[in-house]
Order: sequence, then C-alpha cells, then structure tokens
Amino acid sequence: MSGKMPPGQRYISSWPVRTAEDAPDIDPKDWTLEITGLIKTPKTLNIEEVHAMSTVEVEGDFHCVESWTVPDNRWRGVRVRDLIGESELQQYAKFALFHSPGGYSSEIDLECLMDDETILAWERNGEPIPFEHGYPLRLIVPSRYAYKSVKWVSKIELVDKDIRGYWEARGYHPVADVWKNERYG
Ligand SMILES: Nc1nc2c(c(=O)[nH]1)N[C@H]1C(S)=C(S)[C@@H](COP(=O)(O)O)O[C@H]1N2
Ligand SMILES: [Mo]
Repeated sequence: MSGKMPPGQRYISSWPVRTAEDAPDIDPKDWTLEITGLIKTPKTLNIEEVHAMSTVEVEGDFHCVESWTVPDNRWRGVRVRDLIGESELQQYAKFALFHSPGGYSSEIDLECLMDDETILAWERNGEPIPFEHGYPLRLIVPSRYAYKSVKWVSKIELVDKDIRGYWEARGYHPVADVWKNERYG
C-alpha cells in the first residue's frame, strides 16, 4: 500500500474484473500494436517486439472510480514514451486514444502520455497479467482512475483534440486525476 489514499477510495483484497465490451478473440501470440495518427512514422509492432523492449517497474495502487482500490501492484512493462518516441510526435498531436479490439477506448493528454509512470504492462508482481485483466498489453496510469488503464491495447492513435473514450463519453471525467477527485466530467 502506498500509505496515502486519494479522497473517497477504500482498499479491497480482491482484484475485480471490469470489462464493458466482449473480450478479444485473438491469441495473445498473434497480438499486434498499431501506433497511428499524428506521428511521423505510423507503425505496427508485433507482441514479441514489444515484450522484447527494455522494461521498467511502476508501483502503485489501482483506483477504480467506483471507489475500490487494489493495493500492492508492481507492474512491469514498457514506457509509452519509449514506445512512441517523443520526436515522432507531430506538432498538432495533443491527445492519445488507446483502443481495444472490442471497441473500448480512453484518452490521455500528451503530458500524461510522456510521463515516466505511464506504461503498457504485461506483468504484475512478477507474474503475467491474467488475460481477463488485459494480457498481453494493458495501459497503466497510476495517477488516474482505472478506466484510463485500457486492457488489451491494440491501437494508440495520436489526435489533435480531446476525443472522448468509452466512459468519458458516458459522463466520466476526461482527465480522471485521482488526487483531485475528478470522477464526473
Ligand atoms: N478494454 C477495456 N479496458 C478497460 C475496461 C474495459 O471495460 N475494457 N474497463 C476499465 C475500468 S472501468 C476499470 S476499473 C479497469 C479494471 O481493470 P481490471 O478488470 O483489470 O480490474 O479496466 C479499465 N480498462
Ligand atoms: Mo472502473
């Protein structure tokens, strides 16, 4: 546990599954990640290429906007900044949308995208993340409510304005900073 809790949250001992769409019917071995939109060299990586990149560990509580918090998470994955490359961003890129194959999406601003702690993860506490929790690639953004942490990321799209993701379009806050209690937008 981090020792500090954002307003309105409480710890739980389980790790619930929250999935709004159909889970993807793709073998994780055949996974690809497309990086597209306002970047200089759009590209598609296969999962081995992503999993072979140099990784970092990010520790943090996992805060769902429904007020439950999963403590004690040590995530391992690749920094989104390293994956995209800051110099690849085009001038008008202001937000990134993360998509799953089933149609779930969520957006973050560029500053958050380039943050040290914004990673695409595939391990938690030394174990592969279970499929229902987003293996082989899930976003982790510890300072934002968990609806930003898109599971099964298959596409990152750089865009010039805030295009609302799945929950953001349904009334949740587009920034979702847990320390500012940004739940509804
Ligand atoms: N693809 C996808 N990612 C998603 C969601 C979803 O419905 N689909 N739900 C979000 C929400 S609201 C939460 S609380 C967390 C839950 O992650 P978990 O199922 O691993 O606990 O995933 C987020 N990422
Ligand atoms: Mo959530």
